[in-house]
Amino acid sequence: MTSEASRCGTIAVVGLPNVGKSTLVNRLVGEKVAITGPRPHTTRHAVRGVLNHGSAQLVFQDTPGVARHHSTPLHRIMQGSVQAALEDADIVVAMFSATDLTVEDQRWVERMQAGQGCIVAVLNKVDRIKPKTKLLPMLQQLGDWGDFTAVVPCSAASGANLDNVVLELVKHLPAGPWLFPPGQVTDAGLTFRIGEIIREKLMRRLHAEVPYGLLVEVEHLQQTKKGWRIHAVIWIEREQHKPIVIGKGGDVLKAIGSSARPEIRRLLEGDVHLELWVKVRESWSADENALKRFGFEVS
Ligand SMILES: Nc1nc2c(ncn2[C@@H]2O[C@H](COP(=O)(O)OP(=O)(O)OP(=O)(O)O)[C@@H](O)[C@H]2O)c(=O)[nH]1
Ligand SMILES: [Mg+2]
Repeated sequence: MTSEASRCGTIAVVGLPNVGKSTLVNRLVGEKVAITGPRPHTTRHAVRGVLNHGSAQLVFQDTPGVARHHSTPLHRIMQGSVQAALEDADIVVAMFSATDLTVEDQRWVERMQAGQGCIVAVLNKVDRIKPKTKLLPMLQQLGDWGDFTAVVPCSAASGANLDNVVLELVKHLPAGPWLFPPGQVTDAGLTFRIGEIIREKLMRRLHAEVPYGLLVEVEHLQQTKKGWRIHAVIWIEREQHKPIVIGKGGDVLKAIGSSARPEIRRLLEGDVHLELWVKVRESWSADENALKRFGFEVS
């Protein structure tokens, strides 16, 4: 790919929690690079996913949902990564959910758009809206709220109208050489991706009992003749959460392992032996030393 012919740019995907940012990035990239979930604040790190489209390379940066409160150091770090993604971006995808378009979105758009160049508004979850005529006032409302280059409705879950999202983004992509070789879908490492798959299963299973404060650290990943051996620690913030995460006779941990293993097997393309341990680090999300140790960028 010569730099004369090619185009490449970074696209920050930003919005309130739960609007479908990670689902969109996965769908566009064609592989699960970011975990998703029905609860807000699933994403904690800005994860990159790459889509090559003809001579264009679109580097999507999934981001944590814009928080209502910055209550803990972890939340502050998450919001810092949204800001950093906005500053790095050639294009911003401002994402909204058609099921839940509120004044909170409006306030956030007003704050976010100052100083940004090209912003494409994407109205997601249109599969949930019937009849489709209800979409028109929402699209108009978005147009009134922000100075957007375009406003595009879509469904990240079903894939509806995503080709138009891509076309709109490609139009505004700067000329330049590709950042990633063809075939590479993300810059996230294997241990991070495995940890995230396990965290997704934990969050989906335990969101009511242990809503926050779950963290997965892959301590050991080794390829042997029999397949991959993985040793991962599930960190929790309170001793009393331990029996909930482990379950009776370890049944919760076993279920987490069983649901994570097929995805990890696909990622590693081999058999997987997964060992999970639960450990307590009191209030780790409020402890800057713990956050540094767990790989968060504490400024
Ligand atoms: N019906 C419908 N559901 C969707 C669509 N896109 C995402 N979802 C669902 O919405 C929920 C949130 O999706 P995520 O992709 O995790 O949302 P997010 O914006 O990344 O959330 P945070 O990381 O918490 O900020 C999940 O249950 C998804 O399955 C869509 O187009 N239609
Ligand atoms: Mg997300």
